[in-house]
Amino acid sequence: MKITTDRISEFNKSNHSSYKTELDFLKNKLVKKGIDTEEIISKVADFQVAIPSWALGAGGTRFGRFSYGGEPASLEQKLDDIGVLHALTQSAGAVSLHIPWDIPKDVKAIKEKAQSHGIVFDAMNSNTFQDQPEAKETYKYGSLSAVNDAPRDYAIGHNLEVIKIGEELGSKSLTVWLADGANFPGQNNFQRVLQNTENSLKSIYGKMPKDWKMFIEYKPYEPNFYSTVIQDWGTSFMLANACGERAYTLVDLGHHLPNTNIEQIVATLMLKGKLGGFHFNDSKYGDDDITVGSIKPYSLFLIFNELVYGMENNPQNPDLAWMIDASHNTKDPLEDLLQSLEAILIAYTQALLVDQKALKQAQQENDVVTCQEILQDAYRTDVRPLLKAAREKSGAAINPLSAYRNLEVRKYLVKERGTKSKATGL
Ligand code: LRH
Ligand code: MN
Ligand code: MN
Repeated sequence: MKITTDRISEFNKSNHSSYKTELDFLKNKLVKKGIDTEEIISKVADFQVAIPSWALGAGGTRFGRFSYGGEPASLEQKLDDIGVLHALTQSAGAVSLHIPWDIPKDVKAIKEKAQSHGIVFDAMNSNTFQDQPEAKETYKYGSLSAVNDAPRDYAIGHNLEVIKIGEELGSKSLTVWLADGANFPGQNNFQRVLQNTENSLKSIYGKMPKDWKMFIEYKPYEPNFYSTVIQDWGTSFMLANACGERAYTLVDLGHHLPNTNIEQIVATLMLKGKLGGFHFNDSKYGDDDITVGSIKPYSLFLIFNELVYGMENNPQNPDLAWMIDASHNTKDPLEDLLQSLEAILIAYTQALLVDQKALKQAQQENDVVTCQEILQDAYRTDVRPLLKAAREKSGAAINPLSAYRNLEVRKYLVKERGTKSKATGL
């Protein structure tokens, strides 16, 4: 299904003319504070978030999958779904592929399909946490960390294969998330598995094209429940440093123990120029992978506040690879992704409103109350009219979710693809 710009502007005209009054009201308020609203609108319109190829089917608890109907059965159809998201929002112009769940069979056709939707190929994700049917070695006792040479070399080879596929597609980065670890005390020698992981990552890094980046993702537990080799940002940071300049830490919001101060981690990594990638989701308990901003929107804002500060003050840190890493079995995945995109852009816009000069001054004066007021003033601003303006500017739907429903996208997809689930993923 192709959503044309004509259909979107028609829908915009008939449904959303009244938002201009809200926008004027907000602009007047912000202008009085010395904020350049046009600059904010441009920044929001430029912000692009990659959609992972595994988020488009009805997801993702290990206990059950309840098909939504009209799910994509092939990579082509997944790209069509991202095409719908991108047409509606103009902020989902990238896909992050997972190998082997989404191996392109015909690279040329896949590239053309992506191009027809204005989608580029962001970070490639390798998978050494599952044995594939034709696998020659097992990852049961680890992959890049394994104590035996054969599975370790096999896992290195897989990552090199993923890079090769990515090169053909025009991707420029590899994300490594390792499930490696131990379920029981004594199972692993901590030093040995860490050293093996470092050596394996170095050998992948050494063979990566010179214009590629490596992102090292961390997570404290699951599927191993006693220890995980790359358990936290410190371990990831250390490994990235050991690999070299183009290796970075990747922060996934769900990959922290409860109450971890993620915004502080972000600040530290950006100061050191080592934050490379970012996976958005939300969580109540663990790696819950639920809709961005659905549980802790203030935390998301505080994280964005550090991201914006870093983007403005840390030239030593590269541009970030943004991705949504969420998966659901109770919502229409496309609606859910639209909600996540909205939450990301709201938090980003609010963070752009923070009066950094006033905040610095209040911090210098140890005026704790004013510091809090400045942050909360930005957070409590309803910035949605700015998002609408950014979307209208870039030819997207002013209200993507209502356009999605109004255009009956899901109904069309069910008619075209049927009701059976064929999704691959977690
Ligand atoms: C595991 C995980 C990770 C993704 C990968 C595909 O926790 O969700 O966050 O990057 O699987
Ligand atoms: Mn992730
Ligand atoms: Mn995860």
